[in-house]
Amino acid sequence: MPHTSRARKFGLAVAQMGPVHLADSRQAVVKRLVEMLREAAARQATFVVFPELALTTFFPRYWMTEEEAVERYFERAMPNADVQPLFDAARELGVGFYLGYAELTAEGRRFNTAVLVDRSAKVVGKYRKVHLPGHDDHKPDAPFQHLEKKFFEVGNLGFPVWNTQDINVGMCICNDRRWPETWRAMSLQSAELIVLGYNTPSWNIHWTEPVHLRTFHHEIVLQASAYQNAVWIGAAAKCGSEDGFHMIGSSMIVAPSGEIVARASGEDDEVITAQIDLDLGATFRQHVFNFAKHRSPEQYRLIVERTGAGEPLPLPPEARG
Ligand code: CDT
Repeated sequence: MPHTSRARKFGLAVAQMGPVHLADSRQAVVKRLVEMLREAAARQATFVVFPELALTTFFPRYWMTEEEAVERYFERAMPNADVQPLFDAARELGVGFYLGYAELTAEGRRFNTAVLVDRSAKVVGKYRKVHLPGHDDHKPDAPFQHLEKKFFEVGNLGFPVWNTQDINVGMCICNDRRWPETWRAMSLQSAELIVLGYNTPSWNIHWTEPVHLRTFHHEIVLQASAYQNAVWIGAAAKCGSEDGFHMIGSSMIVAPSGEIVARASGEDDEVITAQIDLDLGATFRQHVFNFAKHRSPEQYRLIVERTGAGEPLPLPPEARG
């Protein structure tokens, strides 16, 4: 792309996953992840983005007790014996990665989590999902459940940014991408690349939302957020029909210009790659999105002072007609 004269290139891969069925073992899933990591490395990528809750089916769609969910779907350590082959391959190939999984802490707390792993296979960062969608009650009339509010606590680590592999990387997870605060919190820490995994059901159980809007909203938030925050985005779906429950694909890499530079074409395991130019983000941050020069946080105080929408504030005298 002819946006910049300099180029600081970074080999980014997004590894989309097709369905993980209830009957699929962790070992079988990890084998698929390792295959995609190898393909990414062969295509000169040095970092791979895997999906949210990548190791299992998207289990919040099923009603069960917390104890049953923990027993079957949560990881007590990362890495652990099942996932170790992925870490071994990463070290062998010198490829870092983002991996989403259900985290059970030593204290018994449950989070929807992603780890950031460097080229030596060391876990260098952890993010816990903040914007949990869905509900915590049983909805017997719904075609499936979305029980993230039952199975997970709201993430308590904020939106950190890590310097790893010589770039500033931030993480978020699925529904976080719909919220502008997610991106701004990281772009204010000079994030250059923000990565995420997602499981987005094609049907909305709360109202009859046209199915095409699911992909449209996914695209629009990634493209607008990349542009408004001058960041690269790598977004990896788990998609297709998991035991009859369909989720959208459209994994993609989006440039700070808002342009989609790579996009998955199917709904199965698929690696997409791009040699991303990190200086493209720097160009946007020096000009239209020079935050230090153009932002006025004192005018946006409501953003951190209010959670839900409330009454309009009293008008300043000069703002009255
Ligand atoms: N996994 C996840 O966060 N999915 C949500 C579904 C929203 S509808 C309850 C998403 O934002 O894609």
